[in-house]
Amino acid sequence: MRRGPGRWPGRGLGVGLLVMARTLPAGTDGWPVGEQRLWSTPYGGVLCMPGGPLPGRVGGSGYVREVRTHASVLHLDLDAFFAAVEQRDKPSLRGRPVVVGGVGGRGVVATASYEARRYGVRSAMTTREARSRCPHAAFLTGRFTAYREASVVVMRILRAASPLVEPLSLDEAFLDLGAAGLGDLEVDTVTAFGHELRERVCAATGGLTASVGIGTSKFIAKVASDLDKPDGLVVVPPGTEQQLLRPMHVSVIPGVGPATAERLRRAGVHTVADLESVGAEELVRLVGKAHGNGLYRLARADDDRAVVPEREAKSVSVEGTHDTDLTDRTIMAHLLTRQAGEVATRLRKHGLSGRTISIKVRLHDFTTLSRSSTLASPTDQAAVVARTARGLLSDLDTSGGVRLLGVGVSGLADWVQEDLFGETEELDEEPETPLDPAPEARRSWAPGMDVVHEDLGRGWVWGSGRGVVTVRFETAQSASGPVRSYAVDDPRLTPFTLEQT
Ligand code: DCP
Ligand code: MG
Repeated sequence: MRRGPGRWPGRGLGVGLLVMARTLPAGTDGWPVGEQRLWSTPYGGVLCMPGGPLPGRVGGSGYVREVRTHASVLHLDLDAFFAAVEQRDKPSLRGRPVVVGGVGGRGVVATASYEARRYGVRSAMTTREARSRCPHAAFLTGRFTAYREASVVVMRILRAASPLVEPLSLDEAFLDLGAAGLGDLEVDTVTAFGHELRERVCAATGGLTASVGIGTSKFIAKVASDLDKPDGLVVVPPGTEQQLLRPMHVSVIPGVGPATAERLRRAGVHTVADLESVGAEELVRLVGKAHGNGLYRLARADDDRAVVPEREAKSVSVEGTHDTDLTDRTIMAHLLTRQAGEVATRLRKHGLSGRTISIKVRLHDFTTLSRSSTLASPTDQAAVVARTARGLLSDLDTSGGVRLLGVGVSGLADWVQEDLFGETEELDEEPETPLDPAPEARRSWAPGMDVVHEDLGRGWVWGSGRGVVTVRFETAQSASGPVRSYAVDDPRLTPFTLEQT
């Protein structure tokens, strides 16, 4: 669930209900609806489905018995995550507009610092558009190792606070405060806990800020964490949920994407209050049965979903990012084969098999493509996964270079379809095509990447072109540093990877 432009018509109206850490900031940060989130997770590559089951499908382990009477669900979401990591590690960019994403001609914005959002730069916008809105911003390509590392630190802090932590993405998680060992779950107690948790995250990550929402359900906690972004804390006291939701646009409800919102709009339903006045049967008629029941409940803040720490994997995936763009198809095929092997091993370890094989490819310009193919029956065989994955890759144009490749299997069944005659044949593992021991990596100096210079030490690429690369010499611990330019093939300058520390 993301905000879209103008999705908070009631912003401010609910203030009287809320325990605010500080006053609401002016203005609205709109988010495109239904944008693609990163596939990567810091949890060993097992991709968990976001969101969890929606209310309406009563029963099963994903629910608490009834809507909670205390504000015991906490949602934490880091602010402008990728951009904040960049500002942390690049002192000269602190307080300045920063845009992270594809910097090439067809690049897309992954995120923008709040300074850049003031100029209307948004996630999923084309970089071209972002440049025209905020030409003086620093445009950087991503450093996924740094983001993943920060995510691991944050999740560790959260898990130390409560055994019930449900990560939703690299920068976002739910916590069940009922398991956090607090004296009680009164508003003052959970508010104090929220403050402390934010401070702990900030201290452990070298200054990253998180916004926290606390309420009686996942839905309310998530809405609340967005209300006072960035660097905010909002607690919604039990019993005030509906007053908070009523003035908001229906798209605040998880599962209400542009298509459902449009259907509701045509029926004259704009706000949650409008939705609340629609009867259950009418809603089912408008948006379908499965969806209608869930909507009916959420419009009343009726959400009893449990915080589920080890979420049932709906797919198993492995992916890897590459510092230099891959262009060689043989190497890509080799990597997919290897990843397919890892996916199959994991599937077998958990006694799973799946019918849908997918690949994920992030191009040099940050656009991310996924392709999938569904088999007649589930498999856990490396050879089958690999062959399908390579076939999917062959249909894509990767000539511009690839920076991330991944393989996943979904549509999981918790058994492998037995051969009718009991002869489950072990297919031979695919022979691995040997990887060129020293593939001549294209020496590319992407803006934002870490480098080290023989004399001046560590810095980052500010820009490059016409045979020259410009570097700013600074690190998270230093003051804003000097800028120097070098020939792109200057042997004193090399990319810096964390292994060098
Ligand atoms: N992301 C991405 N592509 C998108 C949206 C997000 O690559 N279309 C990445 C970049 C973000 C990170 O995921 O930094 C976290 O996503 P959020 O939606 O939480 O956005 P931010 O943390 O950047 O900003 P906010 O302060 O609104 O949470
Ligand atoms: Mg965030």
